Amino acid sequence: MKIWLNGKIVPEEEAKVSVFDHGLLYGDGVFEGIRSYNGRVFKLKEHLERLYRSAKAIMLEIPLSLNELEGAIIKTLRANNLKDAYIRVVVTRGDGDLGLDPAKCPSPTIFIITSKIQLYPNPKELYEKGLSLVTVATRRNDIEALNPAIKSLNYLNNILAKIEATNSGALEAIMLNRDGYLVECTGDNIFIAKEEILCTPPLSIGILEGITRNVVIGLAQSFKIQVKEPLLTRYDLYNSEEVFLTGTAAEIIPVTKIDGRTIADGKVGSLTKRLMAGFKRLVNSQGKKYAL
Ligand code: PXG
Repeated sequence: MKIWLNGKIVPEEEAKVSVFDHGLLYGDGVFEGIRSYNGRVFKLKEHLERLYRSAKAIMLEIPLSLNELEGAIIKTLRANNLKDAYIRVVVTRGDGDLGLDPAKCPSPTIFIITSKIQLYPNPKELYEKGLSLVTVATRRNDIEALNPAIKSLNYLNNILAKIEATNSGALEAIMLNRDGYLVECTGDNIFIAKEEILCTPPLSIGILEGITRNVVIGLAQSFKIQVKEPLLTRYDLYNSEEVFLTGTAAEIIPVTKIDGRTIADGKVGSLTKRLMAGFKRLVNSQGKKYAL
């Protein structure tokens, strides 16, 4: 595997960062997870714009323009001969001293990893039957502490939730905020459907503005399905007709059981199926083209 590291394509074995990198010492940095499908990078601009917004929020200046970073991603995909890929772009605060102060870090570390997408084990069964999930005790970061809109390298909050899910035998954790309202999962946004209305938690509650979430909202609107962003509780989850998650890695994945409660009849719902089919059409027809 070839890695893009600070402007150079290097073999994986040579792609090393310093133990003084504040990305490692403090989780001080930002990242993106992007996908390409059959030689087209899906929603590349949207992902990069979010990366620059995350960086701005933590006062980290990315020393490359958006177009230069786009070029670096395409170069990495070519170097690895990948038509279908998962792309991880990471920008850290860079090397500093052992103190917290980011002013001691003169230049950010940037790297791009492109690899084959890693799916859940037995994906076919999961996408046809749906996931069985749990809500967890670990609350999503408070919006006033570390805003979940920032896709930062500090994912410990979500990792703690993931550990809880794993301990309960579930593949993902549904997270609530301090007030007990539904926010998102550890690496996915969440949607519920009831009476032909699609609902998802509002951005203002403290969630990542998922690129897939936005695509799904647009798709639903193009299908003339009403989309709302109300405050939602666990009660709303248990009593919905359909539940699904959205994320770059998982795309749209149905959920048929939550905290031991079967959602409706326990089968993947019709609205979820329509959106999954619509999403598949989009990823195969849109995106920044690149030749290998
Ligand atoms: N919420 C959170 C907290 C996320 O980390 C999403 C929602 C979905 O956003 P997109 O833009 O992908 O639709 C994410 C996605 C993984 C993984 O292994 C996923 C994410 C980060 C790290 C790993 O699935 N982010």
